Parts: sequence; C-alpha cells; structure tokens
Amino acid sequence: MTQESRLILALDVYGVEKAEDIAKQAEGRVRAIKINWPLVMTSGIGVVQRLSRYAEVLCDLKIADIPNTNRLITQKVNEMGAWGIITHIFTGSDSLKAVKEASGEMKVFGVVAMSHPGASEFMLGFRDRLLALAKEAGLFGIIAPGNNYEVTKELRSRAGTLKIASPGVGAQGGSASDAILSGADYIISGRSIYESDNPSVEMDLINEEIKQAIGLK
Ligand code: BMP
Repeated sequence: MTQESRLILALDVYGVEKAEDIAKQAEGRVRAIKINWPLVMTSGIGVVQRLSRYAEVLCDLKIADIPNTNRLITQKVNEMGAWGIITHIFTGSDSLKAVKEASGEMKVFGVVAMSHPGASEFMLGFRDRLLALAKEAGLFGIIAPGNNYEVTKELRSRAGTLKIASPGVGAQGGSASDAILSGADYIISGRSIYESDNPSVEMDLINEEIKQAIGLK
C-alpha cells in the first residue's frame, strides 16, 4: 500500500516517542509522513532518519529565506534522507532555485495556495504568479487547499505535470474524496488521524475514500 497510497500523514506532535507511536501505525498505510516545526523543534532534524524506518518523510519546513540560507536548510534535510521538502515560493525565483539545486533526489513541493481563512487576505491573490514560478523552477509538486475545491480545480487545470498535495482535509473541513475529485494527487491530513481513537483505522478509511474517488474520475 505504501507506494500506492495517496495519503500523507501530517505528524504535528511534540516529541519523538509520540511521533514514533503513530508512525508505526502509518507503516504500509501512507505515501509519506509529513513533519513540521512542532516535531523538528522538540526532536531535532534527526527525527527524519528515525521516522524513515516506517515511511518516507516529507519535511515541511516551509522554507522562506534568502538563497544561501535556503540552500543550507535544504542540504541538511537532504543529508537526513528525506523523501521530499516543502518550500515557500513567494521569496522569489533565486530563493526557489537554491532549494531546487540543493534538493538532490528529494521531491520539492512549493506552496501556491493555502487552506486557512487568512490565505484569502494575501496569498490567494498571487496564486497565478506562484504557480508560474513553481513551473519555471521545475518543482515536483505544489501545495493547494483540500478544502477550497474551486481553487484546486483551477490550479489543476493549469499545473501541467506538477503534482498537487492538498492539506485542509479533516480538521479544516475538507473531504478527501472532494479534494481528489478537484485534482489533488495526494491528501495531507493530520489531526483527523493522530487525534482519533484509532489512527490506523482512520488511515484505512481515508485510503478507501481516496480509492473510491479515484475510481470516479
Ligand atoms: P491538519 O490536518 O491537522 O489540519 O494538518 C494539516 C497540515 O498541513 C499541518 O501540518 C499544516 O501545517 C499543513 N498545511 C495546511 O494545513 N495548510 C496549508 O495550506 C499548507 C500546509 O502545509
């Protein structure tokens, strides 16, 4: 299932013990485990290697700095053996290029549209330009909201070969099937899984929902 699964588990917990407990249940059930600052701050970047025992790791540091700093961050994540990395795009083409060049074999996802209400105040208005930069830089994929189907549909129609990974499913109100039908290639979900009574059952249910939705396409 791991390679076929389109589910990316967002593991936003504190501390490696808690993370490892959920990661064990994710083994064989997810395409990747996405880690973010809460876990990296409490466990160190070595957590990438630790969790890679159970699934490939997507490092969501939302990098947003000058090219040299972006390069230093990306190199370190690559050394840890991550499957992929998430970067912001709004810092410009030179910063994005630095991430791409330092990424080695990692899949680079760039943030084009976000899932929270505040995204409409600023970022959503720039999505065309952000998408263009993602294409120009030859990224693997983009982040587009799994709870704002119109935006994701529109981006899918113009994203070419870029993959779309969509957060906002579960706790932020989006549904996995609607996100897939809007054009998402991967569903990112966190709290609906790690806060549930039975994370493995929850992951199985989401995988099944994704499978059914793919069948409808
Ligand atoms: P949750 O399913 O618990 O809401 O988690 C969503 C995850 O996706 C979090 O790690 C969050 O940082 C990330 N994310 C998001 O929710 N919206 C975005 O637009 C981009 C994200 O990376």
